[in-house]
Amino acid sequence: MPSAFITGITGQDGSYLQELLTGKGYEVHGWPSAECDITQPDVLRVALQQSQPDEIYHLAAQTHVGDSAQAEAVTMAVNFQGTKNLLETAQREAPRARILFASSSEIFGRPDEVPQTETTPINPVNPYGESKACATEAVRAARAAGCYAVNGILYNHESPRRGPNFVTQKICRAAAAIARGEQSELKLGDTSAARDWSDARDIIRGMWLALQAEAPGDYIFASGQTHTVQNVIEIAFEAVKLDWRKHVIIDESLFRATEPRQLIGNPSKARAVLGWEAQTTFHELIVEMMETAM
Ligand code: GDR
Repeated sequence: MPSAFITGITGQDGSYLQELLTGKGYEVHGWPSAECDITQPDVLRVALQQSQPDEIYHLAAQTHVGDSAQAEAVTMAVNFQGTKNLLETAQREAPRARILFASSSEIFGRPDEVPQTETTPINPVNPYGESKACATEAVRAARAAGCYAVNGILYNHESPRRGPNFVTQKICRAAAAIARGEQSELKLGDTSAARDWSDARDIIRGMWLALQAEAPGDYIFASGQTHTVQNVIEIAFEAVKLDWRKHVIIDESLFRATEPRQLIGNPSKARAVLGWEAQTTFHELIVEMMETAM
């Protein structure tokens, strides 16, 4: 029976990944998102010694881009030092384990190339992007040193399990609450912001496929299309037959100091090498999130 170790197992991605791997017959070990302190080498050493995983999925992180401006030191400690700690400990305690790191489109920030590929230069524009950029380079260095280490360069991915602070879930939960008469307004930041959104379940299937390839490499997992926050609002309010104009309020305090630009991923390599294909469209995803929110 293959075994896997997942950091951040109780998060959106970790929970779906646990289900996927269990269904494939894996023995799954994991650290809950709130409890795992990836910056503590001793705790990690014991966890890896006990689980002796064939595959490690490193998902635990400070994942809020907006919050990273106020929490720069914590973001860097968890996302970068934590990843280095995991790489070093895994190389010692579980040297045959294949490692997937959940990297992010935010490493590209304001990229020279649109859409981005695995070789697009890194150019982050906020502390979150910087922390993921440093960690991505650490994963590449571990691979150059002989470790089976992979960056899954993940663009935005959502699901009914998405945390309430991310914009898709914030909109869906608010539209549902307004439809039930529990609230009347929804405050948002920049609704013209565009992202390349996918279904989280498609993305985690990609993570698994990435560790089954013969040789390690980096992979972009993205839809290759962008939509705006405004598009999310329209689909969500349409699902409950409400006029969004009567409820959505723009709150300038929710704007971010630096927004990345034109983050669109080219998933051609994942398609060609791994046979990865997304199964859910953006519209289907938001409608499903609305159904769950209702
Ligand atoms: P993001 O996701 O920062 O792209 O990071 P988020 O859903 O937080 O923001 C998407 C866009 O929506 C705009 N926006 C708002 N965002 C939030 N959270 N709340 C608001 O009220 C609001 N109004 C407008 C934002 O400015 C932004 O442009 C996600 C995370 O999952 C990261 O961990 C991951 O690495 C990247 O996706 C890829």
